[in-house]
Amino acid sequence: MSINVIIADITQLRVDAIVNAANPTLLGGGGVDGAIHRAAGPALLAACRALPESAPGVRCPTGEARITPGFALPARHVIHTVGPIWRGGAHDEPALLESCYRNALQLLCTCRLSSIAFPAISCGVYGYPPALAAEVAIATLRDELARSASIDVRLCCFSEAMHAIWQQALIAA
Ligand code: AR6
Repeated sequence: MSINVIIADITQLRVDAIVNAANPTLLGGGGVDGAIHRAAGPALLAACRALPESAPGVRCPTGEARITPGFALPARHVIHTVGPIWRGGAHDEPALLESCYRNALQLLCTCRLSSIAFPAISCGVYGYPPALAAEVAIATLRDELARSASIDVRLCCFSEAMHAIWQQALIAA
């Protein structure tokens, strides 16, 4: 079990699975979602579109996760999850964010994969305060990884500032 905080463009990482911070349609968007779709190529969008809808336009409800191949990415798979939109913190945001990390790791284990990179889910457009998100993420990962040995987790930050916040949370946890 290892958890490392790194600075990188997640689309460049050669791991079993990278996690996408998507929206419930799974049909792409901005931020890391846009970057992953651009780097994976159009086959990723086709694979997402082929996933079943649980409600009109919803292929992945908030807190859940879905897996596709990575296509042109160096990563073999993409695990798409949908983080909560921050609405002040009293609307189940921590529990929903925790579900994202748990469900992504569970998919990884179900598919017998062992290395995964997460972006800072919800910390961009969705507005989750990074220090609070990092606390939830690290506590959840530590708890899950206590049960699943030999998983390599990379927490992939896109800026020095984000890296400092996540590194601090890792040390404090
Ligand atoms: N590699 C690693 N991290 C990145 C990259 C990259 N290439 N690009 C951005 N980030 P966001 P959210 C960081 O907004 O808050 C999309 O439109 C970014 O700096 O991508 O969960 C979806 O379709 C930030 O720290 O995701 C949804 O509609 C973090 O990734 C919505 O945004 C997450 O920022 C999801 O919002």
